[in-house]
Amino acid sequence: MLLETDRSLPPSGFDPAFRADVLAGLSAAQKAVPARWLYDRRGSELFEEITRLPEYYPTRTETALLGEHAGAVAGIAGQGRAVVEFGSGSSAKTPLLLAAMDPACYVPIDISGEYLLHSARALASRFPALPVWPVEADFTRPVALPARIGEAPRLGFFPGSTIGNLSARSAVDLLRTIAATLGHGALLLIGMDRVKDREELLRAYDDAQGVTAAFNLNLLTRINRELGADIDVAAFRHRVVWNDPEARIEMHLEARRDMRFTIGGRSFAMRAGETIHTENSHKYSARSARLLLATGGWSMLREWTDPAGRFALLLAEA
Ligand code: AVJ
Repeated sequence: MLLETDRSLPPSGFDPAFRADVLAGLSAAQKAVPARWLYDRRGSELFEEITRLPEYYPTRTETALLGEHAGAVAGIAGQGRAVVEFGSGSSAKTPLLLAAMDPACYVPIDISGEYLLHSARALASRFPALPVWPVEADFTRPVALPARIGEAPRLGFFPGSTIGNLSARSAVDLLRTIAATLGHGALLLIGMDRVKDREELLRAYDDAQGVTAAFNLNLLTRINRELGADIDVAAFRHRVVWNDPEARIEMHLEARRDMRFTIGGRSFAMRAGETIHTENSHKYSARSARLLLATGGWSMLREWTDPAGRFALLLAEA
């Protein structure tokens, strides 16, 4: 009796939202799984590895831009701001900003409480005099910031070109939500990846060492493990596409042969060449970045780019 009950339980690590997204996404005409599910423990490790690849320029370019221009950001923002980061700030970027800003407090917002506390502790020990007040929340909805921030004006920080994962419509919604979260007089410092040579973009998402391929394919391993599926991972390959009309890199998992598999008892079939769309990474021109910000309720104050114009840091005001 007990054993039977146990067997009907979902495998460990099971997340009902993951299951719902995968089942719905694989039932659509163009199969797709939202990119956020790429980041289980292994996926996050592989992404860290991606950021160090020679072909993957965004992380090191943005970090260098912050190193160079955090002082200018501080000059415009003034002292005593509450720095509110969208995402938990595990990277090298946050300390560069905080060191230049002399902020009133630092408020990282992230949906994953565990990760958030870990990186908040690391930052607090690096900046012993800085109040660090993490908030566990989904920042795609307006977040009530801790009352103890008081009247300190806010500077939002949204690095990593994370906004690029979103469609234009969702990106605009998020920018408006961020404006609502930060309130009157807020500034926003945001990183956006630039439209550039197609080959350079393709290389950044299909590296010679195959780390990005492993990152993408890991989604199938996660589906097998967490959702009780029997997908033959070796029957898929990593495929990267530059979608020019949408100005975005797309990651797909392409079936190498006709196949069937089951996920938690439900059957799926794929044809050779058919793909599961796993990520969009939108790229912006100077114009489209400004337009996106404006539509999202922000007017651009300054923009910094590297000499090759690969990546942009934008400072905007609500
Ligand atoms: C974390 C969304 C910014 O789009 O460049 C890197 C994720 N995917 N390589 C990006 C990613 C494949 C990355 N972002």
